[in-house]
Amino acid sequence: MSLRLPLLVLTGAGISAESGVPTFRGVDGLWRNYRAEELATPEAFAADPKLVWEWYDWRRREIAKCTPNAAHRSIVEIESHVADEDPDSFLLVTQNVDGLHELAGSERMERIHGSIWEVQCIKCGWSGVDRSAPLKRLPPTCRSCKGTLRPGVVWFGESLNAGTLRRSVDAAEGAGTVLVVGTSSLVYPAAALPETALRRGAHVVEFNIEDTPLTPFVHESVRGPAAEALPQWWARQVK
Ligand code: BJW
Ligand code: ZN
Repeated sequence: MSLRLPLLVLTGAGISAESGVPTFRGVDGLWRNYRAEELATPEAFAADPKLVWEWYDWRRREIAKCTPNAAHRSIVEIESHVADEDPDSFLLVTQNVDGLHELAGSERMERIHGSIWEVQCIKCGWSGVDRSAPLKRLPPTCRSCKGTLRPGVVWFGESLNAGTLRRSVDAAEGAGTVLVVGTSSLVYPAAALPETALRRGAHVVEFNIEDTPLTPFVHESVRGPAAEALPQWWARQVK
């Protein structure tokens, strides 16, 4: 294997597309004619929590039917191959909230936009996991204080968890290789991670079905569905 370590893998909605999870900016990304930018904000939730929860409840029901695909499994295989030697030489940073990486068996990972299965009380701060889909009542309420619950995700204009972001930026700064899989490279600060790694001299490989703003800057651009392209690329590295 000639891969330069440490290895950082950054994933976005495209990796789950072949599992049947709708992407945000693809043709199937619209829900009742709303764009993600109109619903994934604290302002939208404050104005109409039921509407925003209806969107999340629909997505939770869709995701509950989905299972990891060959690209998720490939990342687990890459992790065990790389991290067996040195646990600090691998990190998966996912923007996805669907939980499919965890289901596939990924361990060394940061979920920088949270989880669609977590809920947080906006009144008392309680947080927990609720996997019921559909939820019994929209919006759901807190058992202890009856406050409104919100999804445990990061919306536009909100800060990412400081520890999660720090570990992700550290991994980008120290990476020898970065695999960027199925992301539009439009949403920051996630999109800055490969940019940082490029500036520090990392080898960057992008897997996507189409060009993104990152494409002109990467060392390798692998065109095609991630569930085929990633396992094939990995097979060539370990040959
Ligand atoms: C396939 C495929 C297949 C399909 N195989 N590929 C710097 C510059 C400009 C703006 C900003 C900036 N810094 C911060 C901002 C503001 C903002 C931002 O980035 N705006 C941009 C849109 C311009 N960022 C934020 O607000 C962030 N917070 C923050 O920075 O706090 C401090 C701050 C605040 C305000 C101002 C400045 C600083 C928070 C961002 C949170 C994003 N949250 C969401 C929702 C999460 C919860 C939920 O799921 O509902 O995260 S939005 C949505 O976009 C979601 C995704 O994780 C994220 C990225 O989407 P992704 O993964 O790229 O999906 P798609 O659908 O867009 O793309 C899929 C890709 O896959 C495509 O390329 C396809 O071609 C490809 N594909 N099938 C391979 N089979
Ligand atoms: Zn509460």
